[in-house]
Amino acid sequence: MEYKILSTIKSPSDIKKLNDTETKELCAEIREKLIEVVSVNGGHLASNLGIVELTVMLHKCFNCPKDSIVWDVGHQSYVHKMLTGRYDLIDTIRQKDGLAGFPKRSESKYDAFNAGHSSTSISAAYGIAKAKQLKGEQSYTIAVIGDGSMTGGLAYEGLNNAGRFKKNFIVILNDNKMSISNNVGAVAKHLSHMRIQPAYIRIKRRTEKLLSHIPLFGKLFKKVLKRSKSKLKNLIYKNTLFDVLGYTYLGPVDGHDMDELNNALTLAKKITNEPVLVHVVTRKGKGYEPAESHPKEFHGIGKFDIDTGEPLSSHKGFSAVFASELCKLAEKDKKIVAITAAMTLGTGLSEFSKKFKNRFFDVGIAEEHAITFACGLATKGIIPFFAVYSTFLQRGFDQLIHDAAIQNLHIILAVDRAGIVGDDGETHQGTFDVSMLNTIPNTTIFSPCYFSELRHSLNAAAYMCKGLVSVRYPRGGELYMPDDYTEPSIDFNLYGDENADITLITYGRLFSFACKAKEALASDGININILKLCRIKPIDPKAVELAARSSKIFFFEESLVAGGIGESFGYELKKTGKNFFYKIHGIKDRFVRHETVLQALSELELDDKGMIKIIKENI
Ligand SMILES: Cc1ncc(C[n+]2csc(CCOP(=O)(O)OP(=O)(O)O)c2C)c(N)n1
Repeated sequence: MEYKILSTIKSPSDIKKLNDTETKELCAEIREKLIEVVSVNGGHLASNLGIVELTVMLHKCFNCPKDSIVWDVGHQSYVHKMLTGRYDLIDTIRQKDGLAGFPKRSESKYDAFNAGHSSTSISAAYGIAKAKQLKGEQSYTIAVIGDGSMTGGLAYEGLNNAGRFKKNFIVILNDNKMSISNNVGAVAKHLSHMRIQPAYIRIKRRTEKLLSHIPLFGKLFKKVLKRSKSKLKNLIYKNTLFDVLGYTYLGPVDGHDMDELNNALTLAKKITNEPVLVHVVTRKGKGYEPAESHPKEFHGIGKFDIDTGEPLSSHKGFSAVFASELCKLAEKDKKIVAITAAMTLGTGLSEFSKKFKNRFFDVGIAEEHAITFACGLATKGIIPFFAVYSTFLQRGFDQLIHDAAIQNLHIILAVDRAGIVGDDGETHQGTFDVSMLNTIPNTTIFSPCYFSELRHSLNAAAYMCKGLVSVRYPRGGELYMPDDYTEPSIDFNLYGDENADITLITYGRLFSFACKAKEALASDGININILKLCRIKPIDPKAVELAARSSKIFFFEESLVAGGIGESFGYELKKTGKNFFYKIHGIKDRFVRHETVLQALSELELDDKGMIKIIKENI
């Protein structure tokens, strides 16, 4: 499709040359292009559709990269990428060697800060603004944060700290009433109250205009009005949360009305005696009917049919199995509750949220709080399941140690998207949870490979374990299971010839690749067995005994080597006093870029071909 105006935008300065009609046309073209690209590559559609006018006007009113825009989460930065010299590459977004789906400083000078996790923008922008001040640089720093991301504690740490900063510091609150699902909590309620108020900046302008028509007295009133700016504002809002924190509040502004946006941003630039918060109201999914009516589903979506909005593939994954098993447990046991940090849909908890309303808690994008909240529940005998993506669990490391493990409180983490996640890339890989959890005393970790193992692990986590228990499972569904694989166990299995002298140890979905590797090696005359762990911590001494029968042992894990299970297992093997060849192969001290899961596993030599290569090289 031809994009007459969009294709001419090589940098933000080109937007400034457009008249109003052309700017509107540009917005329409951006929407068309967003739908076209995301329908093919998958990605974050609804948030980008909602922020088109705001992004265009930000680039029209400010001078990037001298002025810095920090995008919170960064999932809504596709429009920004198209307008900052990357339009020609936008078709490659989220694909191997293509543009990242999130802002990346290494990708463009227009990306002021990397992101992927929520609520970091205000802190990062404040750091940037402070550095500019220290270096004597004059320019604006703007944090763009959604109302969902405003539920994260870090946002308030940033707001609080920057509240007394007087140098060209602007926070744009992009309020679409939604996180991924409907937004939750008291601040969301506060925002909804503010949303329905008449805009403060509009009222001020109108009043000023009116007064200038009244001879003599009008001028005087205008002066008084200017001085009592805050009084007028207080009349309208009493005090907003943001006023209390030291920000000049401007808004609410219609985020799809270019004139309103222009007025608000121009005014924000002029206020230099305190930081400014511009409250912009937008509609998630704007301009594409399926996304407007199903914003949750179109928040992050795979390939879909543009005409109908229907996803092109759907398969039953681990999240769905987890969720239906949790519903079964909750039906039988009133002590079971579920917690999510704004990820109801992704973790599969929608059904639970409807069936067990009183026992379902969406706490907002607040993983730290979710864990400590679960711990509080556990002190009273409740059995909380916190369903969380591996990457976002990183937020709660201290809480896992300080609140859960030291008190040995029985909480269960359902760690979704464990391992490689694919196209969301570095910020979203689930490659750290094992090392993180493995270092914590009083913990149990299960890493099932198949749905049946997941179900058993969840039951064991609830009723056979004490303390902090994690059940980790990958994105997507089951992979290969050999026909002769006997009923899976939640501890460990030895698959293959007990007397083989080569043992491959692994856990989680890598078992599927290991089985394929075993078959291929057998056809080359190399006989191996596979020690498959499901409970990876604590390590079962019987599993160590079994492995110790071989003289060549290979440990493969889809996780960091440092602090991983391979190291712990190796330590246990060493204690047997025997001499082995022992090789751990996992992710070595690096981050994994965006590409498909299979591409990444192949690159990391963690698929069957990689395993075969490593085994052959070492025997
Ligand atoms: C720490 C963390 N937890 C969860 C997520 C997953 N996540 C991505 S975007 C999003 C919702 C953000 O809502 P909002 O800031 O309002 O942006 P919108 O998509 O509505 O524009 C969530 C929960 C995340 N990125 N980071």
